Amino acid sequence: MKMTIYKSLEQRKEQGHKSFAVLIDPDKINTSILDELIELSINAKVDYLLVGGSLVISNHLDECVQHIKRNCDIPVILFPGSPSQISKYADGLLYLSLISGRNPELLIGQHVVSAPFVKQSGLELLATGYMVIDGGAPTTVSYISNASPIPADKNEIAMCTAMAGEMLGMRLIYMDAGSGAKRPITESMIKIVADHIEVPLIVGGGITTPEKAYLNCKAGADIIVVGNAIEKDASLIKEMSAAIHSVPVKI
Ligand code: 1GP
Repeated sequence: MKMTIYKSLEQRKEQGHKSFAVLIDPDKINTSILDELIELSINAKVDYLLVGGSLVISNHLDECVQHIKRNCDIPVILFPGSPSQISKYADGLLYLSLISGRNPELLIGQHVVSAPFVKQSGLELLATGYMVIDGGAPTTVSYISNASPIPADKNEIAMCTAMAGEMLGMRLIYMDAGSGAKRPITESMIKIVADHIEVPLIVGGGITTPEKAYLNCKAGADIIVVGNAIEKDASLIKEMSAAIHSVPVKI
């Protein structure tokens, strides 16, 4: 039987294995770039491909996901900026609720409107408490969400937000400094959040070096997401993946 994405995430966390997810923004790629990313991801043993962005302008999401699925076995998880960014061809969907914000539309409103459509998609739904952390500059996500991010030095707010998300039943927590963030999330914030939740923790936003990815994993991140840095230099996939997978397994 095929293992579901969530089961594999849980299992990897239990075993102390860290995961690497490459973020692909359908707006920023064409078929030849996509082919290159797929090849590099296969060779580097990337664990997941996330597809989406805060603002997807083009309408070739289906095409992009189908192309990936035709060319590799890496699970494709949608990371949608809005309910319109759903493709039934993916394997799973980060079903995000922006728990760091106080915009009711992104906490529950858009979910209500799109519920029948999301259910019909047949995608594996990964209920995710999505937390935007101030990354030092307004990012697309902070503008579009119309919600204040958690200040970068307020570790306790992040901790309590993640705990509340988990107790409300969210199965993943995603801490995001926003794509292209000037300042990625600090290790001290990652550590305090990781120490207070049991569900897998995703960390992303402004991670540009393998060293930072490694330190984030050591601090407690289970899955590292990198988009922007790879758009600039796809060869980073190999080094990032090696760094993340080299984090010693806890016994
Ligand atoms: C953004 O966490 C992701 O939502 C990835 O951020 O593009 O800065 O790697 P970057």
